[in-house]
Amino acid sequence: MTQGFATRAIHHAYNPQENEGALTPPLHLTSTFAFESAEAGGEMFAGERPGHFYSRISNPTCDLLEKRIATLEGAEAGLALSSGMGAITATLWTLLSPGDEVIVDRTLYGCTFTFLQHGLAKWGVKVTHVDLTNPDNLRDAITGTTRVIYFETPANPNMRLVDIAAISEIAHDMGATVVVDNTYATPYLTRPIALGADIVVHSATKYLGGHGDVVAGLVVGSTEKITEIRLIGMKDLTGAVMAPFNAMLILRGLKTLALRVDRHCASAQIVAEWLEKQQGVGKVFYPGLDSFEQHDVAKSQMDQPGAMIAFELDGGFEAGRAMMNRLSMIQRAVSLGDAETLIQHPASMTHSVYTPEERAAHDISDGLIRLSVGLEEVDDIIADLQQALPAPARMAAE
Ligand code: 4LM
Repeated sequence: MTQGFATRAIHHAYNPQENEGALTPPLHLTSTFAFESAEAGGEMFAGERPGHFYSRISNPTCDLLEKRIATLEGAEAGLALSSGMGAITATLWTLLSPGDEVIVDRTLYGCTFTFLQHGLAKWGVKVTHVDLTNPDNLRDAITGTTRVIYFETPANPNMRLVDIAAISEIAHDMGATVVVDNTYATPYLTRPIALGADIVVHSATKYLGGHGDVVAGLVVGSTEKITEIRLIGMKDLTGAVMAPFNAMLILRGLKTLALRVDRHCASAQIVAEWLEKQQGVGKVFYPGLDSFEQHDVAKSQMDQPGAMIAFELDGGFEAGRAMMNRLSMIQRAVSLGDAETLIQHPASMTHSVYTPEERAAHDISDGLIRLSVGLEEVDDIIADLQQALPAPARMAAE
């Protein structure tokens, strides 16, 4: 019988008895590995003998993390990289060549957008933005030169969802590879590989690490694809390798992922429902709300609605900025998925690399505020929001 998610997050691929009884996996703080003979070294370099030989290619602590994320995502293999952007760039550099087309959803994390728009496009890759919330749009846009379909679901920052199964079916009919950024949902809530995706990328900086103390990235997929990304995208093109100490922090974070995400989601549902009822709050975007346009997609591919909320105040960004400045416990910070509740303004922060025209064209409104609901008592989160939200009298003055 396959063990459950939380059990695999704690035990998978590690036996203390093979490691001097150490309950916690050892940290292999080494850059290089000694060969038992010159011949053995040559064979490892030729790919004819297994084993580690240099930590820009593989390291035992990173290897354990790679096995853990692979089992949690239901993939054959995993790869640990220095950051989410390291994971994304190493993957896309490996999969794409000049003349190829990549189709991406309209809404992407700011640096992913600039990597594509100002990076890959400069090197002769055609980058086409399509509204993938309607799979028919992909059917119309996809061509024989489309190699990759790339999207986030839920998308950062406006919470749009993409139907992974429907998109994968259309992409595969045309021989394209589907890459999903699963940072917001985590494998605890959504497993894109089981829904048909080929590759999953993560900013492990977020929920997987979970404690705001490390920047890290992960990729999972077939052994063949992950080997290519390791040996081309990571080893040669980016060098974006994860430090073994950071792998240890992510391994520690994974042990409590299920517990933390349960609590994050329970609190986010309460906060979203509360926010929606407040005077002065316009739209609230949260997949667990009945008012959420894509409630059905959320139900079909997310075990729970996650803990990211986007909302707009009636007074637009000025009202939002004033509200953010009145908060006392909730921290004004980018990033997400930490124990602390974090709030930020995408148009001036995480998505400020889009031009105002690009933001307008890509459904990122300037008034949008993003909340990452943390692990504090939910009553304290609501109390801080309540004292900071524009009171009717304050609304008239602002
Ligand atoms: C943020 N996000 O939104 P690294 N994919 C998604 C992300 O949200 C991020 C990355 C990749 C934020 C960072 C400041 C969906 C990052 C990139 O930051 O390179 O680990 O991940 O607040």
